[in-house]
Amino acid sequence: MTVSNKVLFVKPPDRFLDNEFVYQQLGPHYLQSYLRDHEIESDMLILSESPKVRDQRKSDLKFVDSLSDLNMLLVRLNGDESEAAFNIELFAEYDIVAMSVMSPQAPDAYRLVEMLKRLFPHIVTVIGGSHARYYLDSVKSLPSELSFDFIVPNDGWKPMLDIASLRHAKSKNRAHETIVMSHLYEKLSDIPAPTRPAGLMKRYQFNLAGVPAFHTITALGCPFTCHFCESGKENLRKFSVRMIDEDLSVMSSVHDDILNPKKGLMIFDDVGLMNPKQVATLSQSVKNNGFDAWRAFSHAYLIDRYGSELLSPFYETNGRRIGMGMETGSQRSLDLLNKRNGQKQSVDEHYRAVDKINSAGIAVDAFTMIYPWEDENDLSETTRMIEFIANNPVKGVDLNGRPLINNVDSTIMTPYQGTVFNDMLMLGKLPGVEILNNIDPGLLFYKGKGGGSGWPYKKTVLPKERYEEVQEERLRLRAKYR
Ligand code: B12
Ligand code: SF4
Repeated sequence: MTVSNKVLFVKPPDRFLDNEFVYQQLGPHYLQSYLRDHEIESDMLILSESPKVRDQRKSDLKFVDSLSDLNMLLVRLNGDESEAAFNIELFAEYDIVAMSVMSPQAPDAYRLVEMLKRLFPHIVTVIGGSHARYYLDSVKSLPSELSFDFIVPNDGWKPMLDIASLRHAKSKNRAHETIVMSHLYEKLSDIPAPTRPAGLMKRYQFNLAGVPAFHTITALGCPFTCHFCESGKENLRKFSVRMIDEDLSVMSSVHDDILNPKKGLMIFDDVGLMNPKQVATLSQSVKNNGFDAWRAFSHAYLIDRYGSELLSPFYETNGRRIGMGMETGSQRSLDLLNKRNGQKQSVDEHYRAVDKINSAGIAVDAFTMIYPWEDENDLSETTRMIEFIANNPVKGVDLNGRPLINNVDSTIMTPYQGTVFNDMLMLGKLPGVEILNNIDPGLLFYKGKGGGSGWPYKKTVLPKERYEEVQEERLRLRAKYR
């Protein structure tokens, strides 16, 4: 196939996060390697807010975002990289500009598409990622000056290949109509591992048990159906063991290339440690690829059920931290969340799981939320659980010889579209809680700078200030190091 279209993937900035360079945004990197396997080259542009602008924004309440605040890190497929202040002229050489967008990144993506359409009408614009998926209706109804040529709400591999292969992609946007290209692979067995350009990877700073770590995921979707989460409505699709092994091997080599003294790995999906057989396979791959420390997510009831059958293979291959969505210490709230597909999950299991993990020499990263229906009693029960986790001793040390310590996190729940809670709020079925209409996607985050959360509510059981006060108290219990 001869294709001359030049493709640029764009990662819009994460303005509200404490630090832009914590984790690679993997979506476009999966697509880049897939296109490369089909002999289509593409470059990657990482947009980020410059530290100077961040400081300015903190001191100036009237600060208004604009693309000119941004830095651009261009990483070409051959590995060359260059960084500069935002300059729209860079886009002129591309035929297709393909943006990977999570909801809080949408305002910048919209600004960029508006500018591209105005200045470079030859460019075909594409939007994909979780914002296109969960907010499809609002992306489809963007006014014409902000509309994309293609919207890809689900898997990006095949649609992106089709778009990039269009011999006349340039003429495609003549009609100014938006085309939705939706595709879902039943299985992800033939997907290649994502690209991991060393020039980009060296920018990411995340430490795990005293070791620099890169992250990956082993599956898309989720077998659980938590009522606050969009993934709860998507079936679980696992990547192949071969692909995960290849990805781990590439990440291990990149650690070597950028001269990291030790190698850390973080597995980000919610199905990292599910059952003894699966953990044994994954642990073997982690070991074979020479990682010095790793972290994965599990669930309190699984730890409680399997105990050392899950924990031993993990620990023996340098597993040092387990992430768990513990969500709440209030049994009333936990019952509403549906953490176990309709089966009862008890707060006692949370306490027991933390104890089992810590006794096995592994630290816990516990994620909790504040819910807009919570009263003082719910809040104090969760605070009690968080205090227990923060103070429970871990029987082990990290790679720098420091004691391992548990970490706790506190956010305020954001009911994204497509979640059961969003549906319930729309029908007025969560007593005492009302949500804003037409929420700005820039508010759709549950954790941002300094740990603060977006506030999409019109009415809540306790006032916003009270929830934020409790959130701050809890965040003060965060681990000093991880
Ligand atoms: C790892 C992760 C993080 C990491 C790293 C994020 C990052 N920079 O990638 C961190 C911790 C930083 C993070 C932060 C947040 N996250 Co997060 N995160 C994830 C997680 C677990 C995995 C992401 C991933 O790698 N997926 C794998 C890739 C292959 O999937 P994908 O990105 O969807 O890409 C596929 C398609 O969408 C499509 N596609 C993607 N990009 C493009 C581009 C084009 C042009 C095309 C054609 C197609 C396409 O093709 C890909 C292959 O099919 C997902 C859940 C999940 N399983 O996806 C949540 C998820 C993406 N996060 C979510 C949320 C809410 C957040 C936060 C807002 C949380 C917060 N702090 O408040 C922030 C937002 C950060 C931001 N960028 O603005 C939501 C997104 C909801 C939404 N409406 O956008 C998700 C879906 C989880 C959930 N169910 O709630 N997250
Ligand atoms: S919160 Fe985690 S376990 Fe629950 S549905 Fe979402 S991804 Fe799955």
